Amino acid sequence: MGQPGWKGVIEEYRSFLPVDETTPVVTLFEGGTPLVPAPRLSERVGAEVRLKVEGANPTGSFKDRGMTLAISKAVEAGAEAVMCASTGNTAASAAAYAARAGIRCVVVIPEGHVALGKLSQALVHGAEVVPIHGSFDDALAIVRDIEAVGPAVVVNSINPHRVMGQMSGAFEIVDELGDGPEVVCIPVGNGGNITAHWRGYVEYRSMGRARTLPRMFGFQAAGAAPIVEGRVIEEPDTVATAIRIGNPASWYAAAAAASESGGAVEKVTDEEIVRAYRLLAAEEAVFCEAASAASVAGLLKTGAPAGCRVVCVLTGNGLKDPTLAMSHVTVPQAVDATSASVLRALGW
Ligand code: AN7
Repeated sequence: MGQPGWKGVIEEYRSFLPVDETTPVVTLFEGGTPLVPAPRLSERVGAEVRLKVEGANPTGSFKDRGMTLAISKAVEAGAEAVMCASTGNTAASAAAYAARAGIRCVVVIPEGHVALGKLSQALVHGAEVVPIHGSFDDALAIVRDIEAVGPAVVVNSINPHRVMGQMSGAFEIVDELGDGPEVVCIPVGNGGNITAHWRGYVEYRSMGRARTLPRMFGFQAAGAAPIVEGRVIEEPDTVATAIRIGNPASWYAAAAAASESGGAVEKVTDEEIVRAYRLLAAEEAVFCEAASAASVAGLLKTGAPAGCRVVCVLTGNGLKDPTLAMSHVTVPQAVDATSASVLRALGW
């Protein structure tokens, strides 16, 4: 996406990524997502808040930033299949980029806990979907297990190329602001993205492209907050199914990113998440996923120093989970097809 002429994450940030002229670039022109000022939210928290709208990526989430590199490197290495466990977005992204590359894609998902939009994407792009009677954590354990015997490259964020590609989210923010923001708020599931963004800021500063580093604040859902509670959550539960994860793959890296930056990983309740989700849609006109709204719920809960520059990373598109959206609104009844009936329905 991005500006006209935007070439996708690998071409735009080639010098920061492990590619050379022989790497086959599999891209859907991901990245270049809008950094939207949030005037009403800024007023509420007394800071200068911007929203990084990752739902504007080709498959509707930030996963595309890492997937372009993971799939390109898999193809370069001669892989004919990729595989992932997923709460939905990784599956949708892997399915799309594998389709583009013309290779097989296997996704293992927790049955009944993947939002409709994400499941439909994986299926329509032609992935082989295996739902399990278990959680995301069970699915990831299975995928790791199969990797040892199977012919497929794993494209979860345990694949280092995923995290490298996702550094581009931070690069874009600095490119646009001219420096790092003071505070970044970001949802945490497996912890890959907070790790990637932090590494992106550190990398950019070491190259002289930024002078300052942000404090990174990660937010987990209260029913799925293993990092905050310091223990594996056996039966994670939250309305934000994208981050319904009890044993994060990048646990230590995520915790280190938060603490090295002078930030923290904290938790927000489902109620706080839904309030932020609705507020973003109604007041800022950005329809994001519930998981994404955890970043804003966290900002509203913990606040930010007066006047500082805050970026909330809105990781996925609200259209991914129409079922959740519809459960929080009143669905109007149909009326007769006359002007009079419509006027009556409106109380005019
Ligand atoms: C919208 O798709 O784990 O902390 O399997 O879809 O890097 O895991 C998704 C995670 C935040 C958390 N927001 O990012 C998957 C998956 C959205 C997400 C996260 C996810 P990480």
